[in-house]
Amino acid sequence: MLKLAIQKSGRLHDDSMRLLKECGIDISNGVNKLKAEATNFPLELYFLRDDDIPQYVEDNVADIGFVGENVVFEKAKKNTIVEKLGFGKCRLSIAVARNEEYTGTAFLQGKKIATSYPVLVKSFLDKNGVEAEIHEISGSVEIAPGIGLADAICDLVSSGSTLFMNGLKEVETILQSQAVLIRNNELQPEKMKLLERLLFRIQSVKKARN
Ligand code: PRT
Ligand code: ZN
Repeated sequence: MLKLAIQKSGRLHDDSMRLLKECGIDISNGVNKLKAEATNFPLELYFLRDDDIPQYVEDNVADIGFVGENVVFEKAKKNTIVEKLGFGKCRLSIAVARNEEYTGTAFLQGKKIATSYPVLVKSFLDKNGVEAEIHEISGSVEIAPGIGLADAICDLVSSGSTLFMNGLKEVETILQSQAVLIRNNELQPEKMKLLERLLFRIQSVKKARN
C-alpha cells in the first residue's frame, strides 16, 4: 500500500482531496482522524501539518506527500519532487512599508527581516551579497513592521491584499511556489509501481483541466 501524506486542514487540504477524487480514488472515512484508506486503490492517507510532511516522507513514515514547494525548499529534507500539482499557487516575497523608497536589495543591508522562511531568506540575501538580521516568527508576519519588530518581511503572497491591508508593498519575489508531489528518495520497486499508476492518473487530470 502506498502511503500519502496530505495537509490535515488548511489551504491545501481541499484541493488535495479534490485531486484524489478526480483521479477516481474514493476515500473511505472522514478527516477527523489521522489516517484514511482508499476503497478502490492501494492508497493510505495520512493527515498532517504541512510543515511536517517533508520530514515524514524522508523518514519513510509516508512514501509520498502533497505539499507546497515553499515548505519543501525551506525544510530541505531528502525528498524528490516528482510533479507539480497546479494548485496552492503563491509566491514568497519580501515586502517593506509602502512609504519606503526601495531602490534594490542594498536597501535590506543591516535591516531586520521578519519571516517564517529563514532558510530561503538567508539564501536570497547571500546570493545578493546582503547582510541582514533575520527574525524568525511563526505567524502574523505582516504585522511585524507596523509594531516596530522589523523593517521588512518575507512571506507568502497570493492576491496581495494582506500586504495592502498592512500598509506594505512587495519589492522582491524570492520563490514562485505551488503544491507538488514529493516522494521518498529510495522507494521500493513495488511502491514505485504504485506511484507510477497514481502519477499517470494525476497527469491525466491535469491535462483534462487545461
Ligand atoms: O496547519 P498547517 O501548518 O498545516 O498549515 P499552515 O497554516 O502552515 O499553512 P496554510 O494552510 O496557511 O498554507 C499551506 C500552503 O498553502 C502554504 O505552505 C503554501 O504552499 C500555500 N499557499 C498558497 C499559501 C497562500 N497561497 C497564502 N496566501 N499559504 C499561505 N498564504 C497566506 C500568507 O502567509 C499570508 O498570510 O495568505 C496570506 C496572503 O494572502 P493574500 O491573498 O492576502 O496575498
Ligand atoms: Zn504549516
